[in-house]
Amino acid sequence: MSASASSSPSSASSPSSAAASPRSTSSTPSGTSSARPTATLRPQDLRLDPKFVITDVPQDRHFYWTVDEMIGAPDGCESLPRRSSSFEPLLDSPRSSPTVERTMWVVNGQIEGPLIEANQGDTINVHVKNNLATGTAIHWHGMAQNGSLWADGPNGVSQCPIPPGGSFTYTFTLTREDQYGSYWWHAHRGATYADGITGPLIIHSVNDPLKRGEDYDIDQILMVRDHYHEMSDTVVAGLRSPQGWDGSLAAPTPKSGLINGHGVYNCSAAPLGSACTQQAPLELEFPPNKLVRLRIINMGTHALFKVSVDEHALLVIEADDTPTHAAGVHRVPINAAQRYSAVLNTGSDTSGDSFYLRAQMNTQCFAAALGELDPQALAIIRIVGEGESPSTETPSSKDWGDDDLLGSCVDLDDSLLVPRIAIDAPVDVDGRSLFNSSITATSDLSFRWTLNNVSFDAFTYNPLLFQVARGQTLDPAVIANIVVDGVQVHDIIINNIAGADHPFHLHLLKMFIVGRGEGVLTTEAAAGLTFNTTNPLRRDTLNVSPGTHVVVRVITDIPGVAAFHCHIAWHQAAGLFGALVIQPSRISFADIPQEAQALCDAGNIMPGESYNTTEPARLMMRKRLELGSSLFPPSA
Ligand SMILES: [Cu+2]
Repeated sequence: MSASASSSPSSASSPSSAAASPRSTSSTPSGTSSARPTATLRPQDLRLDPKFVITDVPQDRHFYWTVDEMIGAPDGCESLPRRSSSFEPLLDSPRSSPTVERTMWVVNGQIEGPLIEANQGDTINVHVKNNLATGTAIHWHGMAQNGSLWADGPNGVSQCPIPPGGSFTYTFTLTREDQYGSYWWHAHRGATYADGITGPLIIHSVNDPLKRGEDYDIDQILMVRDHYHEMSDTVVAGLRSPQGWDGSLAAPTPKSGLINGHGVYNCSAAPLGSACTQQAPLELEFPPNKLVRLRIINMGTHALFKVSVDEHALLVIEADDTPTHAAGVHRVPINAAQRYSAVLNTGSDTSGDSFYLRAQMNTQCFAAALGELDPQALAIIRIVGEGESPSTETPSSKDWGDDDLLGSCVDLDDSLLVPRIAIDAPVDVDGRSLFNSSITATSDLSFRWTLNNVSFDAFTYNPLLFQVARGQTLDPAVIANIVVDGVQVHDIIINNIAGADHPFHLHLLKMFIVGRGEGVLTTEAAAGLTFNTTNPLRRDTLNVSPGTHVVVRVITDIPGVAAFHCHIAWHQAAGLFGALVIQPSRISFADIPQEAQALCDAGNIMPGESYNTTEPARLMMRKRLELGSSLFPPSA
């Protein structure tokens, strides 16, 4: 028996709390005559409602979304459109105009899209209408998709894009027994989530050891994101060309950092002709004497943020969706796509106090020039007692003195993050495989990231899942792939041989992190090593630094084609993408609904997206990759 809940555009949820709001009203663009609608913030949705009923009675939940092109100025900088939004072929000169374009692609008109909140066991139905002039696809980061492989979302892996003007419904049931915690959703075509198609996804459970009233009193979503002023398709086209983007072959440096969709761009650096409003920082209001759970989600495409609150240590209690024993830190380093819950204690604060929350990018993780970036995004936290009004003064709080804002882009130390629900990884493994990450150059000296010496170019109209359903074997010269038949305990050794730090994400399965080390590890050498199987951290996104390796142990108990890729979207879009094929003999078209198959019938509406899909071009690419690996210096 299941009840039904829905949130449709016409019955948008009521602002139950206006506790987080930008003081400045300048997010409405000025200085432009564009008739296109403007994307807005809905910060009131980001404090979770304590009245949400946490239950093990499953419900069907329906969400009605439209994806639209709008203008937006989340960091205050907004300017005149430079080019149409339809997909255009490679540009001659990727940076051809002095003005900064900021068209946004957003869901339901929101900068940082609608919250999905549900209980473990519920069935989520997201009805998506695509109003863009290009295709889109949406991924639900961290979902097991048990029985709904076609709904995972990555374009070229589990589906064809939702065409312009088309509609598609994603349906998936949250059946995994530990499928609860902090997640997010985002577009999964190219790097287009950089353009705004992102939002939080929070799942509760009666079995969650983290409980309101015990571990925390207030549940606040805190999204951090690096923000760019150009459309991602334009950046990717540049990065894939010999000219690179903005004079560099390396992943670009963002223009600003956003906290809950709001940022502060230094207008004195804005290009001529652009409209720029110097914004004030976001403000968050909390009562004294409370434990505030900050669900930090990095929805960015590149930066490692270090999140801190002046003069308040934070207690980390969740890593991705794994509840952990509390670990006290001054700063929470969070790589792209990762999540942490960090508890802020306002027990020593009194009404009227104010201090800064800082989300500071580690600039040493950027290989391209910093430009006008201010790496520090700020929000003001104001302590407000019941019936009182917030102070208006500028905080005088001081940043932690720790000299740890730079340095490597590594994750928060795994050994600090001990899962509350202790699960030992199986000691014996059935098999071991490699993903070797590196870089190469093509013969025209454009630049690609590789896994197992292959750079993946999305097959927009021939998803990997469909190939497997057809009984085909994925071509290892086209996509690096590991095939595991049956339910196995399998180790994946991720060697980062050369290049940059990569926050790798595995779809569908959680990974036990059983080993990290220096240098390259072979499967033979791994067979002779002992790994940490005693309640190791389980997560879905982890960083691997160049010159090091990580060993993750997975249990392949759900059939699927699980994408494995770097979550720096610029690296992913330049080829750093592989797949774990699980129990292929159990995957057939009977598992893929007609509606999902029909998305592939429309023909290729985005010729610029399906690079090298013809056989001769593929062979040429393979040849180039064989030639190329030593042509490019490991500087990106
Ligand atoms: Cu990467």
